[in-house]
Amino acid sequence: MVVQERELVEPQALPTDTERRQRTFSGIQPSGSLHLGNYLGAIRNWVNQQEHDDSIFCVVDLHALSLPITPQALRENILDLANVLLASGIDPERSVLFVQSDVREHAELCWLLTSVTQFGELRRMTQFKDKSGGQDEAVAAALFIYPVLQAGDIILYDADKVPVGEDQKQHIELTRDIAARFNARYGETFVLPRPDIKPTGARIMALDDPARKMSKSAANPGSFIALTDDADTIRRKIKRAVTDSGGDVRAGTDKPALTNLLAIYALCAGEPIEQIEARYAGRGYGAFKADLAEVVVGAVEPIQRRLAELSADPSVARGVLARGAELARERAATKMAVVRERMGIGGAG
Ligand code: AQP
Repeated sequence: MVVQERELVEPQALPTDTERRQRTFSGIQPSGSLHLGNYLGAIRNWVNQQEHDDSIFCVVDLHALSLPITPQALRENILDLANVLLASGIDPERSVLFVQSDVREHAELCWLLTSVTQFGELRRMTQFKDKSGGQDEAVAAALFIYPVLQAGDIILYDADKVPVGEDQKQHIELTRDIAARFNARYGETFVLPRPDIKPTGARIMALDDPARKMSKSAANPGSFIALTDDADTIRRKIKRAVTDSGGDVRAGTDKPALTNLLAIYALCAGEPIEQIEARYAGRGYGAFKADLAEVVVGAVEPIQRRLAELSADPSVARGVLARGAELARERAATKMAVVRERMGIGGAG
């Protein structure tokens, strides 16, 4: 899938340390069970990124408050998500992994940045339109402010790159606009980050409707593969996945369902799409889907095995999150001291 790049304003010269490694920041909401789209579009890239970048990954629990959720569910989801990230390969020796609300500077910076964000900019965010479902009188104001909190999460750590799925591209562009406006008003303070969106997997579509993205809040659980689905459930969901007319296994604009299934196969098997198309030429959807199910089962099985071990001992994740929060707090506090001084707030000097 080709991602159309909007013309981005290049970062102005910030007094950067040219020796410093590229810094990656990304966040994920503890708002329910993770699906294959989250894994293929985001988490998998985080795991690869940590090999070479200075990487910071965040369980964004404050974001999860933008839609109704009970305290108990949120508490459980935070730990579950941390375990999934560790099971997927996030290595606390190489990455900082922490929970957003453990670093108070995120909430503070969000408020400060609302003063350099335009109401109209937020109103144009398509995710707000999607998630408010046209009920903008009734939804929490947090859903509207969400992109500002996200912008703060990223620029607080001077991130250069934000690995995300395509649905987040508009938010990262807004982040750049907010950071640029702050820099213009108060002097060079923030790095302007760029979205890191991979050409394949950036938008995994729903199994029951290739026009919609795979989503954990979908009404039909058959539309997504949860990372915790057992092998038989995965097989059943893939068997029932919608296909396109005609029986040939190939990607193309006239084949949205097959394009999606082939992307899933390619990413899970680590094989180019053309090679998979060639192998299934003339064999029909049945054979392809049966093998796709086994490829997906094979990809999630090691994650599920590690997840079972981690879930049996919550002290492992808690320890990682405590250490991560300590490291993130240090960086955030240093940055916020500069921000406060530039904005002229505070009385104690
Ligand atoms: N279908 C998808 N394909 C590729 N990437 C995806 N992401 C989400 N859906 C897909 C990426 O996963 C990361 C974490 O997302 P999030 O926690 O912010 O959740 P979300 O974007 O709100 O999407 P979900 O998981 O489907 O939740 P709901 O149902 O609430 O919309 C992000 O990098 C996102 O791009």
